[in-house]
Amino acid sequence: MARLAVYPGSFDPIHLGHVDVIERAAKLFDTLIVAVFVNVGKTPRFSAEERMQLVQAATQHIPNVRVEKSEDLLVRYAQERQVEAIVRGLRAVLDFDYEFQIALMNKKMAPDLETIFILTSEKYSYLSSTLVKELASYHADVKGLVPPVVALALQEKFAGSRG
Ligand code: COD
Repeated sequence: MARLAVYPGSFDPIHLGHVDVIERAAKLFDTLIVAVFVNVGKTPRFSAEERMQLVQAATQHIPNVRVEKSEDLLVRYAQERQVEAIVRGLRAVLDFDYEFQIALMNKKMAPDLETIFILTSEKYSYLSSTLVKELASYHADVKGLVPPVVALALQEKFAGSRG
């Protein structure tokens, strides 16, 4: 059976730390679905459609990646697609508490579904969507932090703001 995993996230917007995790996870599975989900704790700057399009553009060089969006519960979504594993990225100790909590909750709801963690590459360990948006809101250069298509989208999004 083909091995299928999902890398879920807000991706608001996708940055090079995410892309690095996607490239590495895609090598471990036949197909990796990168799925834009709703995080109730966050108010996204980009719409779900915009986020999905940016993820699509940023991952088009990886043939076994499929991009989707969903407003469902992650475990239900994963079970419907017979996904074997949830992929998450880990930056630092700070991420661990949150990731540990959602991994255990997901495991409780779907015991057969594994969560696997991919450690950030050192060069991206400081990178977050929040910081990227903050820099872009000051019209600072985000080259080297996000794919070029995302840099352009950020520039357009924050065109009328301070900076
Ligand atoms: N290097 C490596 N990994 C990174 C980096 C980096 N520089 N930056 C971020 N990551 C990782 C994050 O740790 C995360 O694993 C992933 O990339 C995506 O990050 P975000 O911030 O885009 O996504 P989140 O954390 O907001 O995603 C949370 C979900 C949307 C997946 C979650 O809220 C969810 O499952 N929602 C669906 C509803 C649901 O099922 N809720 C119940 C959860 S128990």
